[in-house]
Amino acid sequence: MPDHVPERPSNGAGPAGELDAIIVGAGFSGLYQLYSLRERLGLSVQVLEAGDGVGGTWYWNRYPGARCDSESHCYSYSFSDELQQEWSWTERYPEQPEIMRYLNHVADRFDLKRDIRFGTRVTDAHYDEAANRWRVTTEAGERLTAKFLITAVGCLSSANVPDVPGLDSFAGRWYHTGQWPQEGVDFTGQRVGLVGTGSTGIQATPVIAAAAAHLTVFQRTPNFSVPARNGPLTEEFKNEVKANYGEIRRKMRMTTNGHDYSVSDRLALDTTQEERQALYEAAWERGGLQFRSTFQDLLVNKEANDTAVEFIRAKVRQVVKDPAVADKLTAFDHPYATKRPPIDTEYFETFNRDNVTLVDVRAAPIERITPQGIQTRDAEYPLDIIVFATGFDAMTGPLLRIGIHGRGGVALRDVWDAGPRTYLGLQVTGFPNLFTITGPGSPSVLCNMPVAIEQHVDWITDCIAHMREHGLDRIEAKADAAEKWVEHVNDVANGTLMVQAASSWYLGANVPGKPRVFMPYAGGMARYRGICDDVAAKGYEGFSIEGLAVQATGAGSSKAELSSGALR
Ligand code: NA7
Repeated sequence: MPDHVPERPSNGAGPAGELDAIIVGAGFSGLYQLYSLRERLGLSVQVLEAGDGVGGTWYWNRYPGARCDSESHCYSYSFSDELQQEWSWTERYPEQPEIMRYLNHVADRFDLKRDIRFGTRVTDAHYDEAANRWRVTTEAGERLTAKFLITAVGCLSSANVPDVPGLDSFAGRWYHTGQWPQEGVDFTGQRVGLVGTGSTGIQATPVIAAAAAHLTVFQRTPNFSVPARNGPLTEEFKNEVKANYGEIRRKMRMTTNGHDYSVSDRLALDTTQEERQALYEAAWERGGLQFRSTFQDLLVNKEANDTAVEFIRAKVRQVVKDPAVADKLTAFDHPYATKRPPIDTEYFETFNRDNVTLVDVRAAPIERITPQGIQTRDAEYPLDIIVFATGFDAMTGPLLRIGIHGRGGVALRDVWDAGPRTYLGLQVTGFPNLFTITGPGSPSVLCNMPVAIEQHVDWITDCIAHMREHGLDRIEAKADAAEKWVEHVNDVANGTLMVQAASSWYLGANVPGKPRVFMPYAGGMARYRGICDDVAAKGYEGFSIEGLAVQATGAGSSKAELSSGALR
């Protein structure tokens, strides 16, 4: 950190750049957190964002075919009725450029950009216990301080580029889908290799195949996918949604996954073979993530899950003409939906094209990248472009790449050495006044993200409002409460089949050396919301929450800084 860089006053900040809150990230969560703290509580807030625009995950993930798997009318903010009435989505699932237009519209409509500093990556954040302040440093060496630090860094923003020997020697171009060039990539006439068949690879495959001379898909783990059935929204549908938004939002808040449909209460194993087939057929035709809600027991009973696996396998076999290719695509090694289930537009159909090859890199692993292409144990595949759709260091990655240090200089990286430990996914013991929006231990990625985000932001905002009203300055998760929560998160996950997917990023299993811990809270959004509300109603049970006015004697503190209840 260069010493000569002065602390820089910011919008709404005090003379020494003192802020009430610093928010890291200007995606869905950062924008709403800024809006809430500024407009509801009147705090001085600065958002620091590495990208040159708003959007977070969507700013970086602009690969071909990038589209949200939540339906558009549910993938939006609910906090402003004017906003939801004036905005119209065009397709059942919003494409990346449309999501970017939406988030820019939100940022402009609520005049948020004036408090966002773009092109500013946070490298370090240290909690100064004596001053009760977070001291934040950016890549450029700027320093800012604030009473509260709120991470809005997203769950899927730290790209996982596999450490394959020889990548530097590749004579062509290579890209990771999560760091896609702003100017796009022209595939015309190119031989393209795509590594990875998660949601991203499955979305990109048909689009790249249509543009490239040849596409080779390198598949390690065969993945399930259900047709998305995307298409334009009718005026009738749009009007109906707008007329019923109140009810739709109410339902979304009360469901397990934050969508506007519920998990069926039928059990696959209590249903006759004919009926079950008919229900799966109907779900397949309707398309989308809702397929996993066809039966209640799919995620808790292996035998029930097997019925979904067999149904999908048969569907893929109907679509894919070459039986050897169909075999590779359906050699599933985990129960359905125990990894994040993709939905697609003509993914399996793409393998019927003459210009597409599927390579099984489980059978013959990638050994190295050569100047010409990818070398597996069995063959070398000449390529002009390699696309890594290899996912993310999910959930903990975005937090740990910031050097976050709490009380006594303790590093978050060390505290989470054996896996993330939080209380409610909102706070970490030893890191006072740090809130982690959609942090590990919260429903986050198991929920439609805007719903999870709004619930966290509202809770954090209410908490800070409560602190102001009661002259409280510091909040920190108690160790025993966090301990119990971690245990609960594990117990709930262990009660599902989700812990059985050997390569799941929910478990951190996709990143070599990452501890195997099931990170999101699998108890469902509705239940989780109830728990969080209850904690707040009981005076923030499990948190130590205190005023510091009488203790304002520590070195580096000033009476003004620590005076009870005065955030501004
Ligand atoms: P995912 O779901 O983590 O998928 C990554 C894919 O890349 C997956 O098929 C991996 O195979 C594969 N992969 C990763 N590393 C390698 C190496 N070294 N060699 C071969 N194949 C590899 O990421 P996505 O971006 O598709 O989706 C992330 C989330 O974004 C998604 O779940 C939605 O929530 C939105 P593996 O399965 O590990 O064998």
